Amino acid sequence: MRAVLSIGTNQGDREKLMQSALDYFAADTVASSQVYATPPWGMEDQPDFLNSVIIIETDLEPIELLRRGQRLETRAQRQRNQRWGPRTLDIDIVAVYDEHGTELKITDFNLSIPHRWAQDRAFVLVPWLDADPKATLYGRPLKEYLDELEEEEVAAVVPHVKGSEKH
Ligand code: PH2
Ligand code: MG
Ligand code: MG
Repeated sequence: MRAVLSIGTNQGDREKLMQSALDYFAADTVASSQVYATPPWGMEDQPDFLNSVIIIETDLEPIELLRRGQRLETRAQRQRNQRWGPRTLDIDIVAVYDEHGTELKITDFNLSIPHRWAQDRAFVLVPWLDADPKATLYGRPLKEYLDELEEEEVAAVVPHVKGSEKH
């Protein structure tokens, strides 16, 4: 199975947390985006995020992949208290494809794929397109979803300059 993962962080040592997640999946990663600095989406009164998208090849079932991600989030001392609120680490499964490249749909009690908001989020679409310029979602090229978003929202997703963290 091929899986598209969105990684986000806006608390703590964001660069280090981002790198730890990228390292964790490195052996399975077939493509990855740059790391982007992105304004908070959904709940605006919180620090900016670092976001990236990676594409992995894995034999894990989606639910097991979800658990692995959650284990990393727990290790990053993530607190779950606010929808769309600040977090040290967030690993979301955006989409999954079978060995024929067919997009899979999963609607489970605690896992919904494709990710409910993927097509509305520049912080997912921009890195995803970077990692895989040919990517599609619900059979449509990502570019079409990006064209439907506010230009400013898309333009605000910019490559992160490493080492620019202010501490
Ligand atoms: N994640 C959220 C809510 N808002 N905004 C940005 N820019 N990046 C995120 O990863 C993010 C968000 C919920 O998971
Ligand atoms: Mg999320
Ligand atoms: Mg999440």
